[in-house]
Amino acid sequence: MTFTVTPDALARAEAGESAAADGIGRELSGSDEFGAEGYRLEITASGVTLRASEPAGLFWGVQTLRQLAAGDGVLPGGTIEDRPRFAYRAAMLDLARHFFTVDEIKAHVDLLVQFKINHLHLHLTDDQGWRLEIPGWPRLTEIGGGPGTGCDGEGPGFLTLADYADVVAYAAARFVTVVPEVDMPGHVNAALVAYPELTADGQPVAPRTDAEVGYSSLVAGKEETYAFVETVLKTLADATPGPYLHIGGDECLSTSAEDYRAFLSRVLPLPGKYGKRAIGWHEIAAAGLPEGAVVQYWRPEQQDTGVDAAVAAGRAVIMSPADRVYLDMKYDADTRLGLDWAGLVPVRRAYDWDPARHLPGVTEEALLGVAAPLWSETLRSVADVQFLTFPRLPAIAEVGWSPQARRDWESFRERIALFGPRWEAAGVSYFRSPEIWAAD
Ligand code: TNX
Repeated sequence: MTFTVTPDALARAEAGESAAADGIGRELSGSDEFGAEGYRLEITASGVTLRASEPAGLFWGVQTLRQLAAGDGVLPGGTIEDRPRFAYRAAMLDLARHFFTVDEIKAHVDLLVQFKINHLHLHLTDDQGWRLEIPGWPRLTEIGGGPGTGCDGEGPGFLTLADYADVVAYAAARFVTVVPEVDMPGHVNAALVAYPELTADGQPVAPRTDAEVGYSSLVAGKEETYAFVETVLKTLADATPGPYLHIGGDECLSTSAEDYRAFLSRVLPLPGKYGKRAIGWHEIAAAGLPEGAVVQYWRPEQQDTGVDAAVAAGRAVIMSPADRVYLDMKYDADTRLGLDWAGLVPVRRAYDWDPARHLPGVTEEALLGVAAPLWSETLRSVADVQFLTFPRLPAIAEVGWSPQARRDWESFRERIALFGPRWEAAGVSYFRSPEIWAAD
């Protein structure tokens, strides 16, 4: 028993416009039985019935139809009832080391949602660039987003607030929440270049386009710092309908431990003041974390007493261990792009792990979800982004969606193999991993 759908019918179903002739019925169940994102699909010889409690569930159900329709549009008959393991399933794009345009970000969202990724984390600022307009602080983007910014000076550009709103709305229409990150107190050289009054001695600092980390810091003991940070976070909060603001907090190697805590004790409450939850890289666990704050664990080590303590205090965790989910790690020793400081990350390594077993103190209940960062030091194009993202991101998306007991590498391998021809037809770059595709 099968039913055949056309690409147009799938597109209409995705947009919420399916016609009777499409054979795809979509219904909201009127109860919460499927949860915020779950759905049920019934496929018979006479058509498809898709039910969900919320519009997001209908949207993810259509993505499952897309996966099942494998090229020829033929859907196998049967019933699928499905819902996500984690509420937060993110991909991160680093716009600071290399800028990507509004259209490029939108096209990336279109590819991410096919795997039910529901958060887009934008790393907007770093030592090499500042990529979001902040009213009252024009030199951040004039200089920090201007010519010669980004790694090797090859990633200039920035988002105006109108551009950002455009990205946010586009993502929201596809049930993706944008999570903006302004990294602080470290990773701020671009801000210090634009506004020398933020440096310790008020003296100008030179722009940097190399990939070093840990040399720049906002000054914990200066009031100008907090006026700046508060304007930035209020701007972000006003521009962001989603519930999270990411304040970075990683690799502050030139900030003393005391200054780091002093800075965060003033900054971590600010997202809450503007109605948002703070997310920070896990180093923030060294400070007192306000209620609702979330720590994002990024190290490969399977032990972190700070994160354990944050969980014991009731804080939620996002898992991003670099040796499993960093999309900027090389797949193998020959990979032209990417880094290898956390080791090589072949596709199976990204698939075969359990977020609830990476740190002893972080169990299922403490997990908000899983996120796959893509840092862009070595990236120069959308093709580069896609090459490191596919097929690894789908592996991580399944870690975030499917129950651990139902996941199986051999099954994933067979299913993702079908995407090779699809990506080729769509002009999407990907790594033809020998783990998935036999040598041609
Ligand atoms: C570490 S992971 C960083 C980034 C780099 C990345 C490269 C983290 C929170 N910070 O600044 O881009 O490694 O893999």
